[in-house]
Parts: sequence; structure tokens; C-alpha cells
Amino acid sequence: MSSHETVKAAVRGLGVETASWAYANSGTRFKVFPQPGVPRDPYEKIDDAAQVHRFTGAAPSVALHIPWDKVDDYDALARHASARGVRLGTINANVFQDEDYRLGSVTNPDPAVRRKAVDHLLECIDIMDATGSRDLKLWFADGTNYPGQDSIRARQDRLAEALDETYRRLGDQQRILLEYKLFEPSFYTTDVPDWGTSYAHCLRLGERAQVVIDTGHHAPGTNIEFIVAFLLRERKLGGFDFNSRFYADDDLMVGAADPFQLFRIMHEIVAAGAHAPEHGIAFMLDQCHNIEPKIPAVIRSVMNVQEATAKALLVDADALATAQRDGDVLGANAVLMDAFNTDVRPLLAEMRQEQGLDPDPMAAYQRSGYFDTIRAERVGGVQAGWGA
Ligand code: AFD
Ligand code: MN
Repeated sequence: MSSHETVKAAVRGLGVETASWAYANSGTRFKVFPQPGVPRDPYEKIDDAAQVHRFTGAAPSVALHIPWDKVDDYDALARHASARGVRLGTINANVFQDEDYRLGSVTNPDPAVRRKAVDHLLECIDIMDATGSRDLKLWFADGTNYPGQDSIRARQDRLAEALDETYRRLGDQQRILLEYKLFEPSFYTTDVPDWGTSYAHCLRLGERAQVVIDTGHHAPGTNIEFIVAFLLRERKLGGFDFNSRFYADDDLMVGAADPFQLFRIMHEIVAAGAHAPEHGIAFMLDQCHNIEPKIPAVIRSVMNVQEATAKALLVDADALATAQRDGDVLGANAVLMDAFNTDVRPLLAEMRQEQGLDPDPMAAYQRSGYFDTIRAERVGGVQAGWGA
């Protein structure tokens, strides 16, 4: 099979999970600008997510966020998704928006608040049992704002206790993905601030606890692909929350700020063979589309992941290994840059046509008239947001 055929086959196998909340209203702490046609409930979010998969062929699952996406009947929601060609994916817990969580959730000094938070995590696993989801994504906003506010070590003890109880509840095929974030909304300490903290807790818990890398959750200049390579080698990389940033946790379209960084990340993934579905890496988007139309922004994001992956698959691994072995610094760098500088859009357009898709998903979506339909139909009701 030609290298191009190999690349197309591998990219076709890559599934990007979109986030239900990406289709809802979102914004910053200064303002949420509502947009016309925004879903009013999880069913309409699924409808929008299904459009991304319809035009890209690469977004088969949709992550849910509880309680934002809470429904009475998850079987009905799963059937609704299936009827539109997608399936329910990762369950995201939310222990960062209840009034009781002002001083933290699972690490709160008040044991009653910690109990409430862990009960929510256990409820999310009950929902996973209903939806058939593999992954429970845990992001804790927990932390402190001032030195002396609380014991840094005691908070780690509380975190470990909560994670232990949650981990013990998991089914045999279920995983915890523990997400870290440098800061925000806590500004002095965050209880899971970096990959090392997540890694240490996951290591202690067991093999079904894995680290999830949100690409917007690092200090500026962090070498994310090093973290990817290290965790892959440790078999502790559960997945990604893809987005991009210029300064902080901007949650912009993945690949929009730094396509070279996304390529370097996918190069580490491809070099380890971790792009293959059987490797179990969750390639998720975690973005907010505050000012841009939401569905096309998610389509663009999926296309950006496909382009970075295709470029990574074009790296001449043999030439790279030879140059590295020979200490040929410029030669090795040139091998990587040759792949990055390859315009893979024609190859991906060909792949889409072979899949029976329009070669240009963005243009196809714009022509579909879907936005005009939802804009006209979704009048009234309460637009979905992020509950802030
Ligand atoms: C926020 C957090 C984190 C989390 C996401 C979904 O910063 O990235 O994964 O919400 O809960 O963006
Ligand atoms: Mn995230």
C-alpha cells in the first residue's frame, strides 16, 4: 500500500470526540454572547454534533457533561444519538458550579461537602453504566487563593481518598481520566495542577486511572509533546482535551494557535502507534466557541486534527531513525519539517471522496442550510449554556 494509502487508512481510523458543551452558549467571565440556533437540550446538542460527523466522517462520539446534559432516560438519548449516526462518549463530572464548592469539592475542608462531591462522581458512573461510556473525566477546580488558606498536603490526602472511592466503583471496562490544570479558577494552588500530580495519583490508583492532557492547561512554553511521550511510555496517557491557546486556558479551536505544536504532539502519538483505535487514547475536543459559529468551528477543529495526524503519518520514520542514530541534527530535523510542511489537504480531500463525503466539509456544511433550519426552528425555550 502506498504511503498515501496508508495515511488515508490511518486517518480514517481516527475518531475525534466532540463536546456537547461546544454547541451551547459560552463566554468568558465578562460576557456570554448568546447565538441564534443554539440547542436547548442534550437532544439538540446531539443533533448538532451529528452534523459534524455527517460532514467530516471523523466525529462519531459526543462527550456529555453532568448535570448540564442530565436526562431522565439515557437509553432514549443513546437511541437518539444512534439514529443520527453518533454515540454517547465520555462522561464529564461537574463539581465546580455548586454553591457548596466555594472552598473546593473533593478536597473541601468540610467532610459533608466532600461526601456530596464524591456522591456526584459515583452518580456519573451510574450514568456511564446506562450510556455504556468507557471514560469518566474528572477535572477539579479545587484549590486555594491565598497562602495559609488550607493545608496543601491535607488537600492531597482528601483528593486521594475521593479518588480511591471513585476508582473502586468503576466497572471492569471503565476508566478514570484525571485532568490537570495549572490555575483557574483557583489562583494560588490548584490541587491537580500539572501532569506529575495527575500521574502520581493515577499510578497509585491502578491501570484504569489515566492522565488526560488538556492542551490549554500548561504554563506558556511548556513542551507538551514531552509529556505525551513520557506518559505513552508509562502507559498512563488516557487521552486529550484538544483546544488551543495564545495565553491561558483560552479553549480556542485546536490547531488554530499553533498547528506546529499539534503536529509535534501527533508525531509522538503516531511514533508510538497510539493513533490506532485499539490503543485506547481518547482524542477529545474541549473548546468553547464564544464568538464564532459553533458547528463550523467544531468541523474546522476536527479537520485540524486530521491534518496534523496526516502530516505526522508522513514522517519518514526510517530516515528519521537513521539521522537520529547518526547524530545528524539537521538531517533529523529536516525529516520532521518535510512532513510538517507537506500540504495534506489534497490527500484528505481524496480520502473524504473515497468515504463518500464532500472533500470540503466546511463548504458542504455551509451549503447544507442546517444552520438556517435550526435558527428558524429553535425559537423559544432556554438556550443551553454552561451554567455559570
Ligand atoms: C473546563 C475546565 C476543564 C474541563 C472542562 C470540562 O477547564 O478543561 O475539562 O471544563 O469540564 O474547561
Ligand atoms: Mn478540559
